[in-house]
Amino acid sequence: GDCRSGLQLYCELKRRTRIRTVDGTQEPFSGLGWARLVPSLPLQQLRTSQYQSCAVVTSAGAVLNSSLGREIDSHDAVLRFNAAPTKGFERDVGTKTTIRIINSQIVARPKHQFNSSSLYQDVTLLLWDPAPYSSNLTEWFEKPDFDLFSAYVERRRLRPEQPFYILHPEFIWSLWDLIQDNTGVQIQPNPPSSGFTGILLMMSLCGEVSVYEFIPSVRRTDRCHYYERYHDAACTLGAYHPLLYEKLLIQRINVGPQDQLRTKGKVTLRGFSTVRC
Ligand code: NCC
Repeated sequence: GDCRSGLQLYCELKRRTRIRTVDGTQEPFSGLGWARLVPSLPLQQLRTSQYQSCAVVTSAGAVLNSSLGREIDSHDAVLRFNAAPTKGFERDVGTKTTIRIINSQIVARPKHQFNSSSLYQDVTLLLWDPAPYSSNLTEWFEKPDFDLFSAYVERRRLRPEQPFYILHPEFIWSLWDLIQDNTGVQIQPNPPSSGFTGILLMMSLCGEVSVYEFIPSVRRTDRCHYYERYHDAACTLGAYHPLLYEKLLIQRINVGPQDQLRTKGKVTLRGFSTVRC
């Protein structure tokens, strides 16, 4: 059903959001020595250095002309996605990037220049790839959507000091289950967008989370990204990802005022550490 109250929904999201990364303890990664390849500090332990306020900045075209840059930068940590730049867009998106979630296209496609672009340096990187639902890790390793594994190994060698994690497919799919279980209709069996994953991640790591232009403001537009002149309404409403249902779910747990949603595309969410169930 989809009629749970706000607090019940928060409690369910808190209970079921278990951040998990590929840590080298399972095959085939254990046999390949990945326990020593991955960062020694687990991602979940970022929680112990908890951020009070966090901002999630989607890549939506509606961010353009928002003048939200200063407000975004005032948060303790800022999450951005894929190839979304700050350079040239500082007034609207700010300058600070703490964590960047990237999908496997970013590391596999030459056009993104993963190892030379400054977008992917000096930040915590979280990488994911759409593994089939309930496939095992060996199947995924042999046939990822885009080859993320060789790029990951190479980057760990090149920049061992950079916190760089691969999100575990079970974590990704547990978020899909969460969306499906709180949606009245059948949703497509494709993984959640980077945006939804990022929002739940920050609710786990932060005291409070401001999300910008996930739910579109009055600036809503068919323009896909603020940094590209490309128009496609599916970017905002979803085609491959269950994006519309992700957005309806996030809207239900907004604790911020309606006018901020309208004018800023801003949703305010409680961090899980503040939710008593
Ligand atoms: O477009 P993308 O996402 O990089 O956007 C990041 C997140 O912002 C939210 N968003 C974006 C645009 C928009 N108009 N409205 C939004 O709400 C979404 O939550 C989105 O997740 C992805 O999720 O990883 C995605 O990545 C792109 C693409 O691979 C990367 O940008 C790299 O070039 C996907 N597009 C394609 O594969 C063509 C997109 O489907 C999802």
